[in-house]
Amino acid sequence: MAEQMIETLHSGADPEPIRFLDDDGNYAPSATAAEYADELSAVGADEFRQWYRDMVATRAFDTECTHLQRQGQLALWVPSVGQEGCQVGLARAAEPQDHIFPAYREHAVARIRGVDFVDLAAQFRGLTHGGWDVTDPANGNFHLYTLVLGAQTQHATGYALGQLLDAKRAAGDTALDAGEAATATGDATMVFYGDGTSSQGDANEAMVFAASYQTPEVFVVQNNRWAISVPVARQSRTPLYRRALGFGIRAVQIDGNDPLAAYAVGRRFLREARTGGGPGYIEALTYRIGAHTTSDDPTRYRVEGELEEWQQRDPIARLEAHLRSLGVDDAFFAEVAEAADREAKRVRDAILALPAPDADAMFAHVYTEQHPRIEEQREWLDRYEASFTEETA
Ligand SMILES: Cc1ncc(C[n+]2csc(CCOP(=O)(O)OP(=O)(O)O)c2C)c(N)n1
Ligand SMILES: [Mg+2]
Repeated sequence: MAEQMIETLHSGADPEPIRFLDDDGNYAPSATAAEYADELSAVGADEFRQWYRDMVATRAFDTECTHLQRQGQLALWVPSVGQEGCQVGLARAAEPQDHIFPAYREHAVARIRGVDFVDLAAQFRGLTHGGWDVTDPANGNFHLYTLVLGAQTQHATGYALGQLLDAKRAAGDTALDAGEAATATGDATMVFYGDGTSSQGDANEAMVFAASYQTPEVFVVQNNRWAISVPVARQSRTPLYRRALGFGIRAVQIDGNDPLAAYAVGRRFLREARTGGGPGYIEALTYRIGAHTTSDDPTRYRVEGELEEWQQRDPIARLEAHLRSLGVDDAFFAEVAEAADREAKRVRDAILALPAPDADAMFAHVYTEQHPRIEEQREWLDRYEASFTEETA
């Protein structure tokens, strides 16, 4: 019986990833895209222009941050170049009340949810402990960057469970029984992680609970082919979306460099989640064009020709081609490029002008009350800093 189930799960070809734009940006939906086409019917050229602006602004900022790191102004940078397509499509698919739990590479999503790029860069300059004030509604319920791989999947499923309980309570129902018919919540949770992170226990446990309780949640895996130097083929013997199917979560693969596919599927899955349809899982097939971080040298492990192949599918170039087919002209593209450069420069100027925090702040939020270990460390730092004054005196 078990063998038969495994056979069923693994047999058959994988459906073609969902896409609306081909590699050159021509509108050429895959057969698998047909059932999602409705989701795009209300999206006009103005929205596509906005998505293009989101992508170009993010890339300019991202490139600037790599420069800042190389110039010693950031401790580390995590480039998102190449992954802007799925990020923008999915972020634009979310409603303002939805909660988003990122990993650490979701710069386009952060921007769309109202986080100032200066706040993102400040974290990588070591000036803040966690970036932005997530309790500020202007920051669009975009939670903290999470560098502990997979921790955010637990936070997201816990949050989504809370959304579900709130909705049940509002409806006068206080029981939470696993597997019972789901409840409309009105809001949903989306969580981002990577192909490598899909192997973490946390990510798998999060799916167990999401499936059991039918949380209003969308799991987004950006399969960018690599977990630092480990290829996705080592990570999983099946396509990642099939892992989700094994948990009883509906799951699809999309062309992650097609913002239209990301938007359409994201919109559908989020709507289903918020109307009682339970969790969904989107595997976005994309590629990390840059290094894993500025500490990484991808030339040491990348497969010959892979980078060039994926550069041909650049999400920005594809949306540009689509916009041109809709009649958008050069003036728009020039203006967007200029605005993106201006924004990147604003971030550069602002980040260099930010004051260094008082070193004491490092100890302030570890425990709510004073703690002898922390006091000891604070005193050590005081003595250490004083030693420089003594030397120069
Ligand atoms: C729990 C944990 N283990 C290991 C690491 C070290 N680490 C940082 S990023 C990374 C690879 C993650 O790959 P993936 O999930 O594919 O995301 P990507 O960086 O490709 O976006 C590893 C192993 C970590 N940060 N946290
Ligand atoms: Mg990866």
